[in-house]
Amino acid sequence: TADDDDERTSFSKESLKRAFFDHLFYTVGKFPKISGKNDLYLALAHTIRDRSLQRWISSTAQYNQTAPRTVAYLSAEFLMGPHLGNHLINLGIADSVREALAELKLDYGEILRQEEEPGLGNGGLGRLAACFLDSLATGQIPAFGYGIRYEYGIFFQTIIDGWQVENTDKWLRYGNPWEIQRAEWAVEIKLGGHTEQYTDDAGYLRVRWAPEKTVVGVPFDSPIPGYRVNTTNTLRLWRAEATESFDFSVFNRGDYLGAVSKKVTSENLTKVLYPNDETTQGKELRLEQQYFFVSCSLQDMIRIHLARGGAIGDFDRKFAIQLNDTHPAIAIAELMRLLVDEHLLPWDQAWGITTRSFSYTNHTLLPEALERWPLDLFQRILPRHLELIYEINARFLNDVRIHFLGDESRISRLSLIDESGERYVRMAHLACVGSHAINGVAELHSDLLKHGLLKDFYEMWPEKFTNVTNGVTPRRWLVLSNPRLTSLVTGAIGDGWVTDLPRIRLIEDYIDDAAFRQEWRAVKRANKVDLAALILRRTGVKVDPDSMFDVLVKRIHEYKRQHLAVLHIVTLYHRLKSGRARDPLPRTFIFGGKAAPGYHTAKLMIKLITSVGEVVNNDPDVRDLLKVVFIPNFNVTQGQCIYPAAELSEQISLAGKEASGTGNMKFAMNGALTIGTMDGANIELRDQVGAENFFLFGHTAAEVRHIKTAGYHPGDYYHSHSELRTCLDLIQSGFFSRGDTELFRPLVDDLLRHDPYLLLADYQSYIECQDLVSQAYRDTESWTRMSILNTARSGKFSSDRSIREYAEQIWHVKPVPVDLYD
Ligand code: DL6
Repeated sequence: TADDDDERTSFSKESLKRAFFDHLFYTVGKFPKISGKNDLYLALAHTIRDRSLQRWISSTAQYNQTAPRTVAYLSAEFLMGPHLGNHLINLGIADSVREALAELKLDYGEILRQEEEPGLGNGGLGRLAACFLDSLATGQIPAFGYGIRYEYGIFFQTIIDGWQVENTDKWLRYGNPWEIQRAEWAVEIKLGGHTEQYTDDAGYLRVRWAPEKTVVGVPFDSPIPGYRVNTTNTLRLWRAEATESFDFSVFNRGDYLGAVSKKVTSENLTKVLYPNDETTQGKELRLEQQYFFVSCSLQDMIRIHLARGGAIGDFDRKFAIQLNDTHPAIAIAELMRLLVDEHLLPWDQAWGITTRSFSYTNHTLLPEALERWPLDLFQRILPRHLELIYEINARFLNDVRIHFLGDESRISRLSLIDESGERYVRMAHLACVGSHAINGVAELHSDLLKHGLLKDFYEMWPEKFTNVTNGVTPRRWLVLSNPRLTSLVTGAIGDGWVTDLPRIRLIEDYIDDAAFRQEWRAVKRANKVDLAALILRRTGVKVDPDSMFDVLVKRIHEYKRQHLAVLHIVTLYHRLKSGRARDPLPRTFIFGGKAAPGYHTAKLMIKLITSVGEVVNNDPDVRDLLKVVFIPNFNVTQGQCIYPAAELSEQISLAGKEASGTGNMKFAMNGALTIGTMDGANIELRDQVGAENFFLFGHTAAEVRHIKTAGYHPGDYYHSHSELRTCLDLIQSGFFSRGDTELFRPLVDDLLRHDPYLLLADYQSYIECQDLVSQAYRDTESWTRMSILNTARSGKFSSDRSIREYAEQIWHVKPVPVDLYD
């Protein structure tokens, strides 16, 4: 019965209630009368964490006993989103907790909303890592996520006078119930200094590193529960601390503040996440961050491997290490250092272990995102690693010479060191050379890597290259975010789809069922009402849930072309004002996303969206036919409310620029139709849902290349297309900027003169396609069918499928079911 249930592990309602009060009193230190919302959240979080802990400890114990091959996912970013809701779903106790709280007259939704989301990522790359952790645990694959415990995550965005303003993200201010500090596994990290040669006892010449400073890495662990399985993996994030709280030699000289400031400097290492998603700044601290978490993680893996009875020479049999882009690529040189300098393995053996351990995922085709470090900076921070990279390079370039005798230009193109001007270490080259597998994140992207960015490597090692199309977890992005759709779908076809998303196709059988379609619309309508309430709270703008919700949420970037969507809005607005809009369709345009703080054009794009919004939303002639809102601080939590309410998903990047996109998948799963280009995973999405259920526009990647080679003249489009000309002239005239003709001049001039992302070339096709969207939306029944088909055919885009592909083709790891340990 409930009464003899274990208070820390039982899922019964009575036990949950008792545990909740127990934690409120003994963990949070409050009693109900004086508890605030955050106290209630903390008490609930601890209650639920207890239930995950039993599974977590059991998983670790089982892994320690059986030493299975384990995935180590190395990523500078993990954009996890709130933990509590995810634990409730994956443990299968969301309903009992909701009921238990209701019986206590407490509001479940409100308590869940108290969690400060850990924003330890910029966007797609970090969120992908989080989806992958969920799928790894659900697939019962032994895995660690290894990363950085930033004290400040991605900045908190507010919009003031239409501009983005950044504020620090103090996500830890009320504590974090989801982490456990593991001081006993702290490791020491060296930085700077120089190297020395010495002869060891056996007479071998060796190298040791005499660092300028050392810092300590302390792990903080969070449980990652699988869905309805015992497997609970670990996300291990490292915080930097000073080696000693005080530098005693300085302290003894009486310089108390000097001693403390050294401590502060060490701790700066993990202070803040760099807020750039597709550019690199070449900052020393960033290289230190990368090296810091990578060295901590590799030392940790070696410790675990040896503790499980492994021999150092077997390391690669027990760990498959995935590099999430090049941010952790220094791991290749670091593992070589650990194996050769510290574990004294011969070079060739160490290199074999290294290349068999690592695999590398590329996430971007933008040249400005490719990491390279100035040689002098690299030498200053990682002198030993530079020597190792020279050695790796020398051996590698000899291989190149054998393959391509006499081809000197290929050698300089492939070298790990860029010597075309100022000298740099090329991190993508290090990643390619040191990994046995290299993949892109969508079919088109992987092809473009093979035939463009990484062509020389592909010609050298075609067998290393594969594609793994991204995916997203249906647990967070359907079950947790969209409970209404979840219960409609589950009511119709059962819940097998939650861990086997292709099964969701069974709802296609209901497409001719008018009652089902009616319910489908009711779900969307209710989700739109929820989003309208959020929009009102966050922006003060009242939007009509009966208008079409047309959504573009993602990082703000020129290549993603949010300003192309603005050109569409201005076109519609001008048609309305000039009386040329026949029977216009009411639309609400919903934008969200952060601009990198130093990226002025992106910030100006936000200002353009908000400025157009201000005019359009307040123009009585528009009669609520158009609304434009920018929801500040787009993050995982907001995404959970936005995707389920969307009807049209805008995926309008220039073809050949978006590696994959994962928002596109979340929208489609939630029944939105896509208007998109042939870019990234849009292509595969269209293949899956059917061309007739997808609104395609724009030039293809091949056409874009052709236009650019032939010489692109955006002015020609301006002169030949009158609606486009009117749009640009209207923006330039100061109409949306209170008469200021200078504000948007940089944007407009750039479009007219350079337009590197071909907005003008794609404008006409985009507008015509949008007109088709409006027509299609008017046929409610047919739109509903298309919406159902989008959800039904989104099965491929579960991250469970991506993880299965990595597991089978790249990592060679197998599921290990976990027994509960008492
Ligand atoms: O692979 C995840 C995600 C892709 O879906 C996006 O298309 C891509 O833009 C994004 N890349 C980044 C930038 N990272 N780097 N380097 O977030 O990755």
